[in-house]
Amino acid sequence: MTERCHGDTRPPTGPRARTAVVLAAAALLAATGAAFLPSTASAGTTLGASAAEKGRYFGTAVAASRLSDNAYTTILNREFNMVTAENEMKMNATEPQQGRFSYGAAEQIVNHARSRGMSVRGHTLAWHSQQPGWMESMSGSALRQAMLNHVTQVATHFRGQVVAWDVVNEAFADGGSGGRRDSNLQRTGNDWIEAAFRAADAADPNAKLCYNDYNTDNWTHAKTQGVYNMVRDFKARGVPIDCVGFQSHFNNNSPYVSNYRTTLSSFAALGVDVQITELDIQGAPANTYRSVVEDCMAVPRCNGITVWGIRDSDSWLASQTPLLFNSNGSKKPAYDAVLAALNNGTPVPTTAPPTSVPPTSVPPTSTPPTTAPPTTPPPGGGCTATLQDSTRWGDRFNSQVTVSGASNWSVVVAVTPPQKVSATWNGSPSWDSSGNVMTMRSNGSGNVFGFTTMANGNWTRPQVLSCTAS
Ligand code: 9MR
Repeated sequence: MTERCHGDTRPPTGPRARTAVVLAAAALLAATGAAFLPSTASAGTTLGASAAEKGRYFGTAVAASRLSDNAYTTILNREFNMVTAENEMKMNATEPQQGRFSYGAAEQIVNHARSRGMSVRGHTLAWHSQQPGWMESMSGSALRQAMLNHVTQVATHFRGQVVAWDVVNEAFADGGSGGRRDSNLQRTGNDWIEAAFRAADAADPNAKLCYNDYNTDNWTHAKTQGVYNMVRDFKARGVPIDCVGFQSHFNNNSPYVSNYRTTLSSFAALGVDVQITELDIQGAPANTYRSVVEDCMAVPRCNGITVWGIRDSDSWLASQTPLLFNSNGSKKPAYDAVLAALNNGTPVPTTAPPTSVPPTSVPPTSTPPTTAPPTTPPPGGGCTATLQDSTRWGDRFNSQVTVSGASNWSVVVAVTPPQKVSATWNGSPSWDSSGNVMTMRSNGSGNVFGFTTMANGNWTRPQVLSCTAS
């Protein structure tokens, strides 16, 4: 088994420490004590690489049934560093019969992602839709108990493997009421949402816990305000919520509006991260995609963006051709606009150094140590790999490796435990059984690859062990 085990090492249990949560994701950052970096243009050549260079992620929904499609996985593995199971973690998939849990398809996706350096968003623990039949016909306290048990079991099963959960999905009503949607779950009592969050928090204290919904993009809409008021109330009462997901399915009836940035920043100001979780745009206009990305990049707590599928033919709305790749896998103009907006965007802020740093480690700084001398390994097999530090945050740092002397290369890099590599770009990674030694192979994205290391208290620079031309 070459599957890497990052994220399995859990910090000591204790009270949920919201600003010190260590996550195996490039982007999930609690932005406290922020020191802002200047806006710097970068030259990432893939969506995931560009986002990671800015401290964020770029993800996609994945269907387990498509993982055998080579054209699909080629794009997936090259472009994305976050994955959401499109249907495989929903209640009907994971608990088809009461008390009998089924994780096969979900694990296929999780394993595919994590063995390639991508992180996973969990979707979703509690929802009025896609319930298993046995749950649809339940009500009252029996349903409340069954829902809480489901949340506990599923979040526990994936503990350490899912960086963020959509704990509750789509619980607010459409239209002008700004209130809750009627459902069997809602009829168990208005506190069902916070009960679900508390159960998820107990099961996985380190995952970010999100509320996720659609048609909450327009700041003036009653539904947006309803969710905003709930999140404000949760924060005021200490209900464990970390993030809000904006599905952002934009179409002619529910178009992108320029106050979207106000929506994202207003929620962030409540003290939660914001994530764009299911982005697709009817017709995929490049300008609208660009605006969405620019809006996220303008909000320090906007951690990342997930598109709801890879090619138009993979979309739940295929006829709207709403995605970044056309059905034969070519990049659409919207892709170029998104990549440029990521490269031109503002990095997430670095965090202030932790107040107590173990004596053996180098304390983090709030500016990237760009002047640090590069480490050059002994030459081997006809190529040279040079590692350079790039951006450093309070909990993690990026490194960039430049290879010369070969186009088909294989570079071995070691991190120092308890460090873990949480994201990579511009290469195909595999890990040894310890999870500390990564072999990165060229994947046609050029001769510069990068990766994010979760420091876990140790700031030692990763070491290049060898470079081999093949
Ligand atoms: O993309 C999903 C599609 O394959 C399913 O048939 C559908 C069933 O409800 O759910 C789709 O995903 C939804 C997501 O889970 C929640 N937000 C709306 C998405 C599109 O309907």
